[in-house]
Amino acid sequence: MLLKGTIIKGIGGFYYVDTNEGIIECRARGKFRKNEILPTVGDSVTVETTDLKQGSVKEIEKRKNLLVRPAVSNIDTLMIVAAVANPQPDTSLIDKMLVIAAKRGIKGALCINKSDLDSAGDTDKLKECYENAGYKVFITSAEKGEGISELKAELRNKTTAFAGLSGVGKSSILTIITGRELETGDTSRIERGKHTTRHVELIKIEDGYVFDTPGFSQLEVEDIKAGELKDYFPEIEKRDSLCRFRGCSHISEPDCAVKEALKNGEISQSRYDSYVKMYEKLKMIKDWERGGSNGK
Ligand SMILES: Nc1nc2c(ncn2[C@@H]2O[C@H](COP(=O)(O)OP(=O)(O)O)[C@@H](O)[C@H]2O)c(=O)[nH]1
Ligand SMILES: [Mg+2]
Ligand SMILES: [Zn+2]
Repeated sequence: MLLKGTIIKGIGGFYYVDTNEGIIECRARGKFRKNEILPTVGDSVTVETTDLKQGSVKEIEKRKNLLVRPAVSNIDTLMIVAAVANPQPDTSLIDKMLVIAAKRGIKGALCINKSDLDSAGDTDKLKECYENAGYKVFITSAEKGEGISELKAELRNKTTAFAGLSGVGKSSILTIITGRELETGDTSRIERGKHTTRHVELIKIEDGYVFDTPGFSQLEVEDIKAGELKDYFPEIEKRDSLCRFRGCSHISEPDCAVKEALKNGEISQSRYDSYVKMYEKLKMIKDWERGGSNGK
């Protein structure tokens, strides 16, 4: 019989496909048919099976998106986890990850964890900054079990990737959400050594999947053109058409709606700084690639 399902794991020459009838173990047969597609964790597939235990992948549905490192497809949301303290939030890293997600058609959201460590109101400031920019923000304390049900509600019917610096509490949150004991604590030294080879596994929750993305924070924005960067900052994109010049970079042009919004506090300084920093970096990469010519 034929069953639809999702590849949740690929290991040792097998793919594990989650279906309504349970998990079917499918043998990996290299590239998929003539279109040269390698079955990937996250793929929606059709499986042929006779005993509901083992089977083979017959068809792979067109992917919504694909991350290469780690290799996962069809991600709906990138949930960026930051800690309000220990480690300190790194807004330029958060902004970079939001850009990478948007470029790949993945919705970005923010989870500010360790709210129990906040005594200065930093959690609310960070929340306001990202909500103003147009993102959903969740405040949690895995330690105290706070904010987890609101976060959980957001994961329904979606595949959500959790990403963020080591030590922010991803595993702690995912342990509570999935009920599966995940390794927590000071694993930074181990993770650094093996982040590129670690297997990704989608973990099933009610009507959705979640997974941890070791190494995601090391991704770079290199495949983006400087001139398209604004499309990946919702609060900048929204104002782009109001600037005097078409193709305004929102850095040095006069009558710029973005700089106006920055001046009156509608756009946060840290988000704008991230934009400028990335813009300049991307412009340099492109110039270098084009042999020093002036192209964007
Ligand atoms: N105070 C506090 N500590 C937390 C919280 N969440 C996680 N931790 C601790 O932070 C450390 C790193 O957590 P872990 O889940 O391994 O982070 P990961 O590297 O992002 O997976 C562990 O010692 C956790 O006990 C929280 O909400 N509050
Ligand atoms: Mg972890
Ligand atoms: Zn402008």
